[in-house]
Amino acid sequence: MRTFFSEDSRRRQARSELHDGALVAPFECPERMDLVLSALNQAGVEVQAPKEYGLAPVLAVHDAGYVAFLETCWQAWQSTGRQGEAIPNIWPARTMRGDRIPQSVSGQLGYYALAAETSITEGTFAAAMASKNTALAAVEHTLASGEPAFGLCRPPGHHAAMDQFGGYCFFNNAAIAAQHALNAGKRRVAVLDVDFHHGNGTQQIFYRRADVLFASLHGDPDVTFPYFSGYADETGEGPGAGFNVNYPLPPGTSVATWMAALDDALARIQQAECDLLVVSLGVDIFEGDPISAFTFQHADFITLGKRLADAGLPSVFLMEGGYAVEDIGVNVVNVLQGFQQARG
Ligand code: SS9
Ligand code: ZN
Repeated sequence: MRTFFSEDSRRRQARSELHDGALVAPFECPERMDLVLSALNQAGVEVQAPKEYGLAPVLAVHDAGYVAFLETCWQAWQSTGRQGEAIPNIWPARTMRGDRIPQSVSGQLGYYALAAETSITEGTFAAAMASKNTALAAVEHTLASGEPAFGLCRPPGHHAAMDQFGGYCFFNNAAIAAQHALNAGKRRVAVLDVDFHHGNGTQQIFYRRADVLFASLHGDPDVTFPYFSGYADETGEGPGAGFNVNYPLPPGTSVATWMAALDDALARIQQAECDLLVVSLGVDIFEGDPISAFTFQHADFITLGKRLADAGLPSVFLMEGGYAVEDIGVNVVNVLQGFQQARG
């Protein structure tokens, strides 16, 4: 499968993730890319670098003030002599004002963050730019050829909302790619999110729109990150009513139950007459994932790829999560190979 990756994705070299009350080495690390690249290499897949698409496709789905904040945050943070990475510790919580964007970078971090585990560091913006370039190159390949493509995006994107970062995500690569496809003439794009965590950002960006159907299978937010998004009663609003579908599933859900939910999601995608499928491909549904709780084995990823192929749509795969670093490569390649086998 045609595959894209930018070496600039490595420029995010964060040292700190706030996890269980301690600052630990981030789960979302550049080594993840090495393992996927080596599995792709073993499978004989060539990897191409994307071109630079600039900021216009980002600004098509993200707030301009948010993008400017991401671009300048590190400079503003470290120029005042702080030692650690830029991490928010205050939010416009329910009892406070949500209509002010403070001048201070500390206040802005709280305004533009939706979680505290994700630090901003020197190369973070450059890596986020590289990641969306990868997504755009993949979708352009599929638009031009009808053939499937894989964008090995890093950092991931599905938690990034119009004007908020968090959950390791800064730019919403899937949303940027979907919007790019609509601009190029597609009429309705399905974004199917199979990552263990709910794609709250993608949902938020398209919540009031009918031209993108967002469907997500994920750990029940009642007991799992991101906790405040991903419930079954979130079905879209206004013109988007009926175009958002969530499948919250309990920790430990069997692959058979998960696959039944997938079939339902794919039926919804058929009904909505989508003309492109963007898969937010998180492989943190793997049983060995250190921060997730689904039960996929290596071979189940082949089945997943086959089922996705059976949907019969032009398809773009974009990397999201997956933190069992030693297994991430085989799991990703299994999805892509399962898809290719079924397409013939
Ligand atoms: C683990 C809780 C989850 C954020 C997870 C983001 C996943 C992105 N301490 N923290 S795919
Ligand atoms: Zn995830």
